[in-house]
Amino acid sequence: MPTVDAQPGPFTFQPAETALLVIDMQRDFLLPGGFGESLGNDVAQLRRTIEPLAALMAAWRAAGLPIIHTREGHLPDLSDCPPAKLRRGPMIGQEGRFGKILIRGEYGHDIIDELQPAEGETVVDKPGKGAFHATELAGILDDGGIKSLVVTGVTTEVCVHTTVREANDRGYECLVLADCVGSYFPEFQRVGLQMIAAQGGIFGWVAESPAVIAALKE
Ligand code: TIU
Repeated sequence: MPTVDAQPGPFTFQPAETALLVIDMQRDFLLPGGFGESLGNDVAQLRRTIEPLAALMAAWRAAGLPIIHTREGHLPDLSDCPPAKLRRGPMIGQEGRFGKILIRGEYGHDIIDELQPAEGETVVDKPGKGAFHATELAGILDDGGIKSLVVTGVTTEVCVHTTVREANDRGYECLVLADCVGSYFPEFQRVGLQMIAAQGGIFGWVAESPAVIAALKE
């Protein structure tokens, strides 16, 4: 079985039972001039993930393995957006530079050009931070016989963490790739990754994408 050099120890996975999860690589979060930047965030901290993630996705596809993309966003009438979320995110649904912010069907809500899903890949639309809440993800993983997840995307301490914590509770073995996840805040990136692998891998494992690409060729 392929084995990846990881923290806190080697991560071994059965390729036929492993999916690559690409979380929320959306224009609203990553494009200069977009929603994320308008909140005062440094999108360069997220954009450093694009190149390694594109290389990983190419290797994953070449190995014939499944990729699942997620997008955070809401219906145009915001009926799936809890008032508590909207109160702390009043820009949701407002007109931004790339369309209505975090609204399904808008240009800004979709995945960046560099990482667009390939034909036949699954895209899960989620109203929350976690990829399981109010989505079909659990059924998709069950149907595919998936037991391990290689997790990438943004942001490390928000949507990636929420998803990995729940995936871990649901029994999935999760490998988070440090160079393919990003936070607007360097200290959250560092500590967010440490939290995953601490205590003997309390939520999962942490590695770098070249180690996964090499393992796919084993
Ligand atoms: N995808 C995701 O992490 N959504 C966020 O709102 N993240 C922030 O860090 N704000």
